[in-house]
Amino acid sequence: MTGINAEPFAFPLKRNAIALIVIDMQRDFAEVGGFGASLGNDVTRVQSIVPDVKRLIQGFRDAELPVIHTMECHRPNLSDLPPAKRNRGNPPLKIGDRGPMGRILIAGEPGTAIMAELAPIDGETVIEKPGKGAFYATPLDDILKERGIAQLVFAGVTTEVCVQTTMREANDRGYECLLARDATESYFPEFKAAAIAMIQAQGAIVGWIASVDDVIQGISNA
Ligand code: TIU
Repeated sequence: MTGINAEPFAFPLKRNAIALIVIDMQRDFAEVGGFGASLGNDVTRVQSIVPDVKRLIQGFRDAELPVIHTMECHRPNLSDLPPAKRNRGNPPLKIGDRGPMGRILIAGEPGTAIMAELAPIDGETVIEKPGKGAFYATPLDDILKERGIAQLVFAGVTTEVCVQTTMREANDRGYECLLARDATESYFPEFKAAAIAMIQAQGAIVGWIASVDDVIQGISNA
């Protein structure tokens, strides 16, 4: 079969029009001293999915399909950081403040980088995004359209924040979206479960859900 085994029903794979988009697998969300920890979160949950995200990325590379990475980050002068975002939650380290891994969520800082194990390789697109969604204030839509991409497989963090926001943005722009269940994580297991349930509800109203194994099998067989 040419589809991917998925919920709530098989994903209608178009082998020449699919890409992987890995959302915000940055040190700032996965390591103590970064933005996620500053918001009071247990970052070990993010670290736990690294092997599965890595396997999924490798599956796309082996199948010679596009891999796109995103990074939530801001300019050093904070001109793309609304005060409402900087002040939200009043964390001890705000975006732009200097922490143990450099300035929090600022482009070019060590803590803002994608985790070494998941680092982009030559030829892979990296989208720097100031919002939670990867389409807001970025060239992502144009890049995908230029390359004839119509379907997106999603991985990364956090499931109910940047991943779900980007999936909803993509869905409204006409992309068919699939979330790899074991390659995404939240700081809150109940939010991951709820996001997965609402994405696939009502006949995949936002998108499909599948395991990393089933995605890799689907793209390898097609
Ligand atoms: N706080 C939280 O759950 N997420 C974010 O702030 N950014 C992303 O999800 N990448």
